[in-house]
Amino acid sequence: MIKQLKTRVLVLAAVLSCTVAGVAAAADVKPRLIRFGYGLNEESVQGRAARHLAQELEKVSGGKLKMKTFGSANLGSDEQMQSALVGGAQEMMVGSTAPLAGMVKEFGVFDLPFLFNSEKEADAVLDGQLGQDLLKKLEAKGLVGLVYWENGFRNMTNSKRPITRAEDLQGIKLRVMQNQIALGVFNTLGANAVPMPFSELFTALETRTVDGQENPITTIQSSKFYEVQPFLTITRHVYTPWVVMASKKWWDTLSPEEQKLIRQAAASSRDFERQDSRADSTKAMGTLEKNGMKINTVSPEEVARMRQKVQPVVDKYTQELGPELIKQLNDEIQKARN
Ligand code: TK8
Repeated sequence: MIKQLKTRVLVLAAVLSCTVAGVAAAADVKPRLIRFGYGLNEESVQGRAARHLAQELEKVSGGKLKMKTFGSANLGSDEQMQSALVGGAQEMMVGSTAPLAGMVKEFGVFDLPFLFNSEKEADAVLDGQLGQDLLKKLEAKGLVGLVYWENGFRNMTNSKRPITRAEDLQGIKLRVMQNQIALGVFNTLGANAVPMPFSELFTALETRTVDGQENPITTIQSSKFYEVQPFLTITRHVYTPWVVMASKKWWDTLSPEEQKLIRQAAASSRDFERQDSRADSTKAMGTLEKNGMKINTVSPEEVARMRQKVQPVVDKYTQELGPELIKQLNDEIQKARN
């Protein structure tokens, strides 16, 4: 009898404390509208992952945290959105690491060519010590780095000729992402590198302001670059991550519970996006071929030559970014490789 009573009291206490915790958590989550910007269009991997993130956030917050997504750089290019986040004029975004190197120079490591051999290695570094340390460095600059999505291994397209060797890049005006390392790499390979925001790229290709560009297969397909670029060369010369970020100014006004829910939804979007990106990459090759692109793959011997050619750039930036950081990076890659 007494035992039964004890159990009942215990059960009642448990039910009560759950309810109290539930009420407290609910009170800690206010109805909010979060603006999330990205550079690619709605049919891209970014578009699908942004919608996944919005749905997930709505689900985990019981409908309180609503996210409105803006694709096609409608809130601005990566650089412009970064500034808007720092200033607190926009809540969240996803963008490439390359333009972040202007704020935290160490993000430039992802512009060093021929670093990763596989997506698995990239995941290990990004989700490991080095990748997470880099995200933390953003806070001092007014950004909260949440998770990495996959942009992916980049390949070259152009309107002039197939690239079979570095020499074929001579005279090609090639749009590159906006940082010194990217500029150095492509100029050293022989191209005339032109830094430009992604949001201006399609028009620049169409009007022949530039002859070529480099991006992952998924982007070449979703941005319809095949309409204006007859040649695709598989080089996988660099792997770019995307970073999902929040404005620190805004983040600091959130309750710990709200921050936790956003982190949770972001983690789910990371897993969704990487899987989707890898599946889409395989499909995209077929679409590009069907749309008449002439596709060639640079031989392993030529990749080795290109690697040698850009070694002075790698050496220069190893010094600038810090030889210890580059050593840590190579050690982490090696560990993932074995
Ligand atoms: C989209 C960019 C794009 C990147 C680039 O805003 O700039 O070429 O690959 O994904 O971040």
